[in-house]
Amino acid sequence: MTAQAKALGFSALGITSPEATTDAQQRLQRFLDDGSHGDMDWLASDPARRADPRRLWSGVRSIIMLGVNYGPDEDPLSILEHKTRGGISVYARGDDYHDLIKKKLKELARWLQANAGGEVKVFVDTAAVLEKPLAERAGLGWQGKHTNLVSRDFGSWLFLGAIFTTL
Ligand code: B12
Repeated sequence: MTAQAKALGFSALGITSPEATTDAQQRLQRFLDDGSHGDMDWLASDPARRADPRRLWSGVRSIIMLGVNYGPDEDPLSILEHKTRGGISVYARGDDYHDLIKKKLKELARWLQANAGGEVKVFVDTAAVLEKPLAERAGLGWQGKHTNLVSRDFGSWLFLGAIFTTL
């Protein structure tokens, strides 16, 4: 599976169980109680469902977390030396990552089904899934002070995606 994921352009892969986000539930509640979600009201709707993948899909037994490194080849900070020019966030320079990663996730999920069976669902920002805590539990890295997942191999520049499976 790792070889197949690499061939599709994924940089990192880890597997975790769906009940792995239990402590994330309390943290998410604290985050909402503090009003840290600002005007992103949708984050506050049904936090128990967001924190527990089994509420999203009762059939899920394993979650495959994937990362795509979006770090550029050149040093993106060099733009800071040109005071009269604007810099564009590295993540916004390519095509929309939702489209790119969803396509890759679907391809990998199809490969998994063809080789091992089971039902699958794929997610990249597309549902109430706590992708960062799940990726941490799957061993892809840890949540830094900026709340994003930091990978030992790729730093912060790692888009995340998930394959939920009944396997
Ligand atoms: C909403 C959202 C945003 C919002 C809010 C960001 C935020 N911090 O949550 C906005 C629009 C601001 C945003 C911006 C960006 N985003 Co965004 N965003 C999301 C989205 C859709 C949901 C995140 C979410 O649920 N947030 C709500 C909070 C409650 O979730 P949480 O941080 O996981 O909360 C947990 C922790 O805070 C933790 N916690 C609380 N206290 C503590 C204390 C400690 C010590 C620890 C360890 C944990 C902890 O408990 C909470 C529950 O588990 C995700 C995709 C997804 N489904 O996860 C992408 C996602 C997080 N975004 C991503 C990216 C790339 C960005 C940007 C870098 C893009 C850019 N260049 O501008 C910025 C980064 C800004 C930042 N520092 O967060 C990536 C991050 C990849 C990674 N390596 O982690 C994601 C995962 C998308 C993806 N599929 O790749 N984003």
